[in-house]
Amino acid sequence: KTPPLSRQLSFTTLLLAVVVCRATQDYGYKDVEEPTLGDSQYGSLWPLPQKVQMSTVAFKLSGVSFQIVDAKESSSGASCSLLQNAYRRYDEYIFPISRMQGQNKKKAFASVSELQVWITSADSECDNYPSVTSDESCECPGMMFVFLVGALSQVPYSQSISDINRTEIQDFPRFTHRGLLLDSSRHFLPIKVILANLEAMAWNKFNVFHWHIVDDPSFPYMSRTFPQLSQQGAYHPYTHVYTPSDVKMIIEFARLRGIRVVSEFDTPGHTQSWGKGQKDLLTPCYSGASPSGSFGPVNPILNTTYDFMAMFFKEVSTVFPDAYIHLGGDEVDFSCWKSNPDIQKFMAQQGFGTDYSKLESFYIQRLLDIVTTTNKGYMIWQEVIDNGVKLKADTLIHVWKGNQQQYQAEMARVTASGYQALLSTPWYLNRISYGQDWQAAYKADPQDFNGTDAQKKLVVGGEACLWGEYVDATNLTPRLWPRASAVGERLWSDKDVKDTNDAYSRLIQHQKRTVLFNYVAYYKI
Ligand code: CP6
Repeated sequence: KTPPLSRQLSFTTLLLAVVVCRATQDYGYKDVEEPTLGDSQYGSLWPLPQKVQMSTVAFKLSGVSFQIVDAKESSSGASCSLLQNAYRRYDEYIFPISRMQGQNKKKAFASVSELQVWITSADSECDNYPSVTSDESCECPGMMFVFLVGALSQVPYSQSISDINRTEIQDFPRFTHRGLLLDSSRHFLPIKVILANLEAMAWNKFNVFHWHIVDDPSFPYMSRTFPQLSQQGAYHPYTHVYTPSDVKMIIEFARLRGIRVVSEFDTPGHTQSWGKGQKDLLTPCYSGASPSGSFGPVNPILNTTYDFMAMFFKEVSTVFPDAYIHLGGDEVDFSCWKSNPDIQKFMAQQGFGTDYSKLESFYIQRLLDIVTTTNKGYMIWQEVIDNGVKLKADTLIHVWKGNQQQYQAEMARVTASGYQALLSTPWYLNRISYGQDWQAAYKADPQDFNGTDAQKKLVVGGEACLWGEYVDATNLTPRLWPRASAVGERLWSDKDVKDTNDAYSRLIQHQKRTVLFNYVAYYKI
């Protein structure tokens, strides 16, 4: 029986005593050990650039007159709204307070008053979407910070962002695909939450937003061709949907930060919500001789299924401009297919015996043929090649299963077959423990497996995943950051950057900067 509130409150002192006692006891579990906290010679740089040469020559930033401008040699300039937009963002991040207060106006000191941005690529990517071939490298002579578009952001953090050391930085990413998966089906994610995390992605040099937009529980994507899908399948047909203009806004916000948006429409499993608005799409399950009333994966034996998929993916391929689509293909449950007599008959006709992975492959093969006509490349979860489906040579295989030994073996298998590979297994950030578990994410390396150099070259990067079963707008951001930053550095910096003590020091500074940036961005200091 719960004691009255007054009694409960009077327990507080007793409780404190208990806590003090317990602190000396063995809790029965062990947290990850804390790294030693010192000062990194690299200050707050995160992710660590490929080459940094710092000098002790210090400059001051002139708080009022400092500006980010186009160098006169630059191949893009005032007409490039992408650049101007980035200058304005980072100007606000560097001078959140002094700009408002008009400080330093008359102070005379040797100061840096201008950051000239010189874009050298011959054809400016101003109006394009970022792509696999986008050049993300930079040479940053002069100062400790250079922050350009999207993936390129590097800003010093200090109490009063004014002293900076002269520093030469040459930078480029180790991997071209540095992704983050968000799941907007298990819980609806308001647009603001998605935008806030795109911004945080840019601060950590992530360049792919993998949007796991629909799944079993809900279908928030509003389709023009099949409006019934979200009408019937979303948690709410008006408030919990992404309209075409919402999707456009998210893609443009990402573009301005050098981030690609790769949508995932996972089939044939994980499709319960599709069935609500699209009759006969899912397989009717049977109990004994009659339908049980429940439904399984997409029905792979009907022509209408493929007609639907062709129209649906035609729309998706125009709504999402990226050159890649993620087609899912994971965790297909065969029990419903097994129970259905029409499917059994089809299996016999095709000579599949009782091997339902052959039926799954049959479906995927036809889906791939459909999507190929849209001229998109595709990404797919590892099960698809585990089941032996033939894929286009440029397909990305997304490895997500198993323990370390198993995923390393899978990376070796995938690349030995000549496919490009993408790793997620060690970066399931939806999983929580306690203590400093960013270190485990930090230590994993996608090229750490037995294979030839040619195989290692087929590793294009990785993705941190935040599956949404236990994540909504209230806890998403703190669950993701700063743990995802560890993945960000692993995918950007050189493979020899793996000193966890040094990383810890920089990560703390980086997190403080993030807190400051969040204030600037969302609370308008
Ligand atoms: N949803 C989909 C999921 C998962 C996958 N696909 C998943 C599986 C295991 C864990 C977390 C998430 N929720 N569509 C696997 C790719 Cl631990």
